Amino acid sequence: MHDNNTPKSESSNYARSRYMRFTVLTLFPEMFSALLIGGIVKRAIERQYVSVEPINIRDFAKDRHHTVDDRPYGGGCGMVMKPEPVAEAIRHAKKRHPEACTLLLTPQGRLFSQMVAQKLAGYAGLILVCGRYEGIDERIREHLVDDELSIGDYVLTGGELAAMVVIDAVTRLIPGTLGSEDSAQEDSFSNGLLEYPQYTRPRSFEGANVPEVLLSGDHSAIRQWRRHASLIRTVLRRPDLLMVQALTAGDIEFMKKLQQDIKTIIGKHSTAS
Ligand code: 6GU
Repeated sequence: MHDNNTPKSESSNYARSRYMRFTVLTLFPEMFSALLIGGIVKRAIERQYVSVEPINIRDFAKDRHHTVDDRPYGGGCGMVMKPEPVAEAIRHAKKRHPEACTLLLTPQGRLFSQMVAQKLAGYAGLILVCGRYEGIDERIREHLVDDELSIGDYVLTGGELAAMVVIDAVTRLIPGTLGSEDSAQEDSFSNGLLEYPQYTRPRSFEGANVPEVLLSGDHSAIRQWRRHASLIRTVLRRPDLLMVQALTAGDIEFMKKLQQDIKTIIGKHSTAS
């Protein structure tokens, strides 16, 4: 899949600050053709902002049966991925992409987040190692990978879907991959808050109207309404995000006023009862 792409920035006059090479080491390379079905990632591959090259770990198994797993030392159920084919596959990928960061996808990894995605988008390449079976021989993680990533606190049957999540989240941060340059700056988490509500036509839908301010053409009022809506939504749904988020003086003032309004309402109800 788009194996020997030459980045546009090297082959044409169109200067491009970044190009991302994803190399995926997996036992199921066909899974990654899902990325070519549609959407932003497909377009980014076609326009050569990124390349995705799945490599089958089984191709690096030396024995006649191309064995990639074995029973765990010490007993127990399930199979463990043998270290030799994985190590050979990683060395092969690193030789071709010495500048790349090598990541193991595992539920025991560091939690993937927008901040991690932003950091990863700065590399020229990522080598994503997908574990299967009950796990991968411990000596791989000790010596051959730079970091371990998990996409959340649940267990998948393998690292492939997690690798695709990482590819998706990182691709959209590569300049040029999104329609308009600033749409990656506006979305949830990149400013530490949840995104404000969006509306499009019609003005009235099944009795629900678009907030007046958005129709006003008053850009400063719209900006303020959106910031306030983001704050309210974040307080209600993800207060944990606000604990680490730098808030402006205006944000604090708005939230104090909210707090006062809530106190007034509660006060009225408790004196009424
Ligand atoms: Cl990266 N791998 C697996 N197998 N399960 C996961 C995961 C990764 N992240 C969350 N659950």
